[in-house]
Amino acid sequence: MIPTLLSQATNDPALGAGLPVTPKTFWLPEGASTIAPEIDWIFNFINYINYFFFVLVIGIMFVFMWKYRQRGREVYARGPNHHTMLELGWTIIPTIIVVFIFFIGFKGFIIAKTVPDNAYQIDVTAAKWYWKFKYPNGAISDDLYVPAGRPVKLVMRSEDVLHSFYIRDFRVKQDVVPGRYTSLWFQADNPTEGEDFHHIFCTEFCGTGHSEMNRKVFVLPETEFDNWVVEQGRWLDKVSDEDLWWKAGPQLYRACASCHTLDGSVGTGPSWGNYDGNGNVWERTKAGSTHKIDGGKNLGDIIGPGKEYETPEGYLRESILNPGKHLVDPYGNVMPTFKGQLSDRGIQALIDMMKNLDKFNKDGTVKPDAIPNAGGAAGAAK
Ligand code: HEC
Ligand SMILES: [Cu+2]
Repeated sequence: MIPTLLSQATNDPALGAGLPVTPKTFWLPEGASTIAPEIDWIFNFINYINYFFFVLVIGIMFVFMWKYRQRGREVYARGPNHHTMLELGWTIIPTIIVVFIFFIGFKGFIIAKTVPDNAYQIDVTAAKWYWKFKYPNGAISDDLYVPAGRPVKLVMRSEDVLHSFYIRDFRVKQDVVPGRYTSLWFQADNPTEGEDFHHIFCTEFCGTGHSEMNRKVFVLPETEFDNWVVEQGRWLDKVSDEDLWWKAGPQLYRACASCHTLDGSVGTGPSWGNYDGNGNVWERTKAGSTHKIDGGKNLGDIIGPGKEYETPEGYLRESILNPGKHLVDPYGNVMPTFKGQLSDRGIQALIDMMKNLDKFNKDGTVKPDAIPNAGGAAGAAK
């Protein structure tokens, strides 16, 4: 009986033929993933049991209230205080129901936790307050794009506090916990059309910008998705040289922000803002800088014509690709190398950003009035 019920729910040939996979009900939005029939079936099953017992219990309560109400001074005989069949009945029947609910719930849980081998992996970073999606070829996006008809596995981590990843229409939800990787998977067979999308919510209140974590999921037909990923992977090449500092810089700075602040305050690494009187990270590479490195040496003494680094750019580049070469006092060698992760243009974008730090807010976003020929450029920034 159980397998028949379940396969009725999941293998109905009418499902999957078009949108939606499961219908919208009073309680649930349309389901749009392969696990939706399973989840909705269990949800509805438990819900109908609740309706049934609600009506039964409340109904009997009203009947008894009416039947045994006090009438005049009439005195009733004591009622029976034991009924073996009744007690066996209300013990055995609920037990069977609860065990059945456990069984189907556990089955759904196993399906939700068993990732198919051929799943397409996307890395998800949660932070205050955005999601960042990273695809196997290095492409990144703020909204999630997935291929239709293919299992997708999300490997998730948090950069700060507890977040929770929820796609309502896919019936999947998973906490994203700092210091730990969590994952979930789903498969959406029907592409979203045009402007259509599914919602992503963060369902763990994570601060004032919590609602900024409402993002979109677009399901693209497989070939269209492949083209999109390739295009998206080239985002840095599409930014013009003049715009690198404000279009690409802040994007890339996100990978540095956990250690380098912009306001001079102490972090895991030296702030890019002024903290020792030598100015910001760019200004302190100038001749005469007393910014201390390698246990008491002045940074100004190793940069300049004929010195170890001809140009400040040379020093900054080395600091990013080979961070252990010179250590800023009193920091240890904890910065990871970005060799192989940042292209030459990426490094260029970061150095250009350092040269323009006064045009950035302390959170790494560019000040709107600093954007060159605002209007046209700002509109094209997307
Ligand atoms: C895990 C923490 C961490 C991350 C992430 C990190 N850094 Fe660093 N960074 C440090 C530490 C610690 C130092 C000081 C020791 C040293 O010089 O290697 C440093 C030093 C630097 C310096 C030299 C600063 C100075 O005052 O002379 C530069 C430039 C730099 N990092 C750039 C970057 C860039 C660009 C990124 C992102 C792409 C980045 N760092 C990401 C920890 C980090
Ligand atoms: Cu959040």
